[in-house]
Amino acid sequence: MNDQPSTPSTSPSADAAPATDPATHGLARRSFLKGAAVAAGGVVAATVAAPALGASRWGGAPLRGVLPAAMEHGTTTAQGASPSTGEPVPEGWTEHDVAAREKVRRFVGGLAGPLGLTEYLGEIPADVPPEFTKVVHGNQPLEPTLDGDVKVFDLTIDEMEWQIDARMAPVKALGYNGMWPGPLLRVVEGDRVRARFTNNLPETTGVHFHGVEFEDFRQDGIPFVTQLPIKPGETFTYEFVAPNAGSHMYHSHHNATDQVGRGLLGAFIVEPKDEAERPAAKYGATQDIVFIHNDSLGGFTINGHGFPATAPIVAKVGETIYIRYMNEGVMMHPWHTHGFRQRIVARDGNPLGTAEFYADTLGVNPGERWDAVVVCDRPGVWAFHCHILPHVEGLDGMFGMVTALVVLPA
Ligand SMILES: [Cu+2]
Repeated sequence: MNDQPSTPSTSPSADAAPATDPATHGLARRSFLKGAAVAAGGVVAATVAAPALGASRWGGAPLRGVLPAAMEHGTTTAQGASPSTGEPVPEGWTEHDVAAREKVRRFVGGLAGPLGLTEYLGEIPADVPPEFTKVVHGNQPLEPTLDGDVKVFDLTIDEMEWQIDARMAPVKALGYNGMWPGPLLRVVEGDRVRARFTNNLPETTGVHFHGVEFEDFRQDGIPFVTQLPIKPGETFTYEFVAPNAGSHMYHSHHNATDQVGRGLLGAFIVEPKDEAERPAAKYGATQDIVFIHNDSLGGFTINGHGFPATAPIVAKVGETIYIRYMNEGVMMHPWHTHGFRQRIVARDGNPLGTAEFYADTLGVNPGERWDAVVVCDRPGVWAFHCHILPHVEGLDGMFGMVTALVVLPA
């Protein structure tokens, strides 16, 4: 039914936990950055066996009937072992509390000590890796090759097994270059782009660059409107000059409820030609974070994973981060930052200029992209999640569209 008891992990160890420093709430920067770098680099092997949990349990589906009676009815169980962990249920807690704690324990792993969370989570050995280091991460930058001044991107379209969470059975997903989200494609306004997609699926597809104001509508990627569908085994080439800067996307536009829902999506970022207009120069951003969410296969996901396997955003006090929200799902998700306001600076790639505004909860509709700037001026482990509650928290704790903004002492 629920999470299995913690088992010793076979994944690489995190740093040994430094001593907690009360002055900084125990936030030790080095080891957490190391862990986060693993996610950013995406070179994480999914080595942990994934048994038991059925995919249908994931993603806010009704939990009644699949949980033990103690959880369904909120029974206070002062005695006996928790089905979640095999550990005793502390007095005054129910199985819900044990399960909810276990989710957070998995999220932070051996970083509980350095982050100053052992008071709430108990001691966790320093070599227990956080859950996000146990899964493969998509969104890896793909460097183009050059053909004269043309930036050439070669991508494949593949069936793949994808682990939303290391403990869940892999889902039968689709991916560009075998990842979800597909590779991050980044060009500059005015670049000539050639994107070649080889279809390795047993079905046809088409690739739409979403948000791009094409000169030639035949580059728009819509089977039977702008092209014939790309057959199995075929390679199709899109070629265009990137006309408008902004946070754009690419995704299937054929059998799309299924194909995009299963992972055929990625970020296409067109940087402004004027460097002064880019996030680093314009806002002093030291991190540029792509935050694509989806809500079909695999449940409610951020960059292809659900809590506790979502990668945290890690910054240092004084850092300014730039977040590009992209909704590839079928419903709106309101993204809520605890502790920090977001300065909303662009919508669908269009700078808001004098219409910039502040919010701590930002609704992002399907197809929309919103760019936000967050000034991380205080340390802490800050929750960061969609605020539709059935997308984030259930009878067995937090799941789905939840991560954390971890701000480390400078
Ligand atoms: Cu949501």
